[in-house]
Amino acid sequence: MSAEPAVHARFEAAATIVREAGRLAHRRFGEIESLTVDVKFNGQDVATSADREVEALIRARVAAAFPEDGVLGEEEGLVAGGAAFVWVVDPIDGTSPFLHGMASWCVSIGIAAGGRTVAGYIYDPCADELFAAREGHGATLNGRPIAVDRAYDLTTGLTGLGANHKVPSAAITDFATRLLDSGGMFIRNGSGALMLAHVACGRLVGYFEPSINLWDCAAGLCLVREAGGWTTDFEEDPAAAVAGPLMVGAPQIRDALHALAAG
Ligand code: LIP
Repeated sequence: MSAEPAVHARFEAAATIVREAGRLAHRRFGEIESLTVDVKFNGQDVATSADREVEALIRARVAAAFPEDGVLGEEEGLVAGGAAFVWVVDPIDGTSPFLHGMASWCVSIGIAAGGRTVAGYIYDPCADELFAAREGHGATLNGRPIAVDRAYDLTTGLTGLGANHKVPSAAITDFATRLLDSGGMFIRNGSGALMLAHVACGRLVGYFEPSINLWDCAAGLCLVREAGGWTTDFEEDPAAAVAGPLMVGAPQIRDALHALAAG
């Protein structure tokens, strides 16, 4: 029996859940001074009480609507379900910009089945931009179809770069140096999910991160694929949930981006 109706039901429900989560996160964005902050990997990798509150809301809404589904969230990890579907959640992607009062953050919700993200939403409440994708049905921004850029190359377009302290700094600086030396330019906004959404709608020509988590990129992978872009292989099984390198982009820059990353 086709899984289409089950995917469709979850895709429809997730649209409401991601917006409600985004409204809550945006309220907390206005109350930063009241948040509690816990250090994770280091001082650049933290979780706020808003991250945990938003994830709890999403988990509650998923449990109410699809009690048999699993959820993998950045803050509470994997709660496996009995069904074929696992929701992959980053309640606030871009926690560092969020905590420092900058608008480059979002709520990211992916829906995985059979080890692949088959639908996803990335909601940017500050810009009120809702990116959505469902496998085989394309990608949209606020309901209008989107596609990766087809005109720019690495020397004329902007390339997103993910950076954190989970890899040696040379993994980031060497790539940035090669990109600059080739005539290109990078941007890092602190939210991998949001930069993947910007690739899907053609604002960025590509994205590279030496080590990104599944909850950061699950929804964005579905968005980029459905918007006509390519992605490097990434373990999307929520049960594995490993961090790893990721490249995505528009077709015309695939070889050049691989060459830059290879060094
Ligand atoms: C962030 C990612 C970003 C990565 C940061 C951080 P968070 O997610 O979106 O790509 O470079 O280190 O992990 O922690 O803000 O949800």
